[in-house]
Amino acid sequence: MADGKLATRTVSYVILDLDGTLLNTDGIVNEVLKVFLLQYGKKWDSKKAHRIVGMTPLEAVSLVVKDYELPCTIEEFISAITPMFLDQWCNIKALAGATRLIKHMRNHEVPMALASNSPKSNIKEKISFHQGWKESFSVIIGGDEVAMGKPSPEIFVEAAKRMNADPSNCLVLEDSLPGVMAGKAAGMVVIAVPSIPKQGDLYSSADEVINSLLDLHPEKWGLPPFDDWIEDTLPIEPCYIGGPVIRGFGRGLKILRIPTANLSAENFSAILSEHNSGVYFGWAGLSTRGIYKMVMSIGWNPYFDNTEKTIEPWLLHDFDENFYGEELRLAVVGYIRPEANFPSLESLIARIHEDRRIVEKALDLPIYVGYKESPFLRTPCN
Ligand code: RBF
Ligand code: MG
Repeated sequence: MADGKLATRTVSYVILDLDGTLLNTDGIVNEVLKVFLLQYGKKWDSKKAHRIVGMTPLEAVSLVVKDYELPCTIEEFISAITPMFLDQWCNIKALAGATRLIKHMRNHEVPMALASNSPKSNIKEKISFHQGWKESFSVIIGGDEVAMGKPSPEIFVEAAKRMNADPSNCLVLEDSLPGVMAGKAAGMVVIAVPSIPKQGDLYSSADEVINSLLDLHPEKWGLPPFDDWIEDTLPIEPCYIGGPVIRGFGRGLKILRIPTANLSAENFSAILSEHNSGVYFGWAGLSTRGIYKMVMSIGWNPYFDNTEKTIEPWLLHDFDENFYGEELRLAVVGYIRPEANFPSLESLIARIHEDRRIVEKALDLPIYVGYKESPFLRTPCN
């Protein structure tokens, strides 16, 4: 990974991919294909979904027809799922940091283009549900406006042309491998925000690989820096989740002496797919005990290389017993950093304690303290 590499180039234009970069389209794609395949008695395997990430719709459909040996033509497939997708566009959520990024660039008058392999009419429809997006792009270009989609550089070259920009002066943000290849072939600076977990190495041709749009530092590439970080924390749109505390890997207390009150990832798959992995914080409510400061990690714990994405909140209070099964409520209000790997257990532990110090202090700031009173934290379970 080229992470941390010093910027050798500066840019003045930004070109954004849509699906998987700004929008959490994968959830909807999974849902539609699951329903569609059931009609043929087949079961959609969401673990194989990454195979179609970044493809044009035609390529994706061809692959699914072949993979699942469907007794229909590609045309029949497309005409059957098109209306299903149209019904779902309104349900696609913005990915964490997408609206923040768009607003920031717009406020600083950095020209932005949207370049997506999907047809322009779909792009327009999808972004219409997100306030302030459409007006922020000086160019919107769809896969139907070029001869070849990504990984061909054509769509990015054309986007630059329409902005009157030199390709070398453009920064591309992309979640998919075909997209990264297209951007590099176009001669642009490319930052990858992989939507496929734990595959950072695949993206080695990118100039930088980041985990989430929240980790973007535009000043590295000569663009205006974000100014919304407060005392090492980034306020996010609050997110409320809750459920019974489950047993985790059993490492928290024994190995780290950091007992986390884990939540079942299964119940929160929607939340998990909107929130990239990382260290977040907020307030935690335990129905029978009280409200506590909380810092948590979402992700695969790179140090332990887990295969499952987990939610592991650490309640910043000394409890004298554990409370598996109790109803835990969280108001997640801020972000600190991406999950990282560490050279030793000691350095992982030290970093988590540093997170704790940051959070203990930050949660008393006016911007965060009010959420302690969120009624959600005190709602009894049903
Ligand atoms: N695990 C990692 O591998 N890398 C991290 O950067 C990381 N950060 C964490 C930050 C906080 C605040 C907490 C509570 C946990 C973090 N963990 C991280 C997860 C930790 O490894 C996990 O809780 C234990 O493995 C117990 O399952
Ligand atoms: Mg994409």
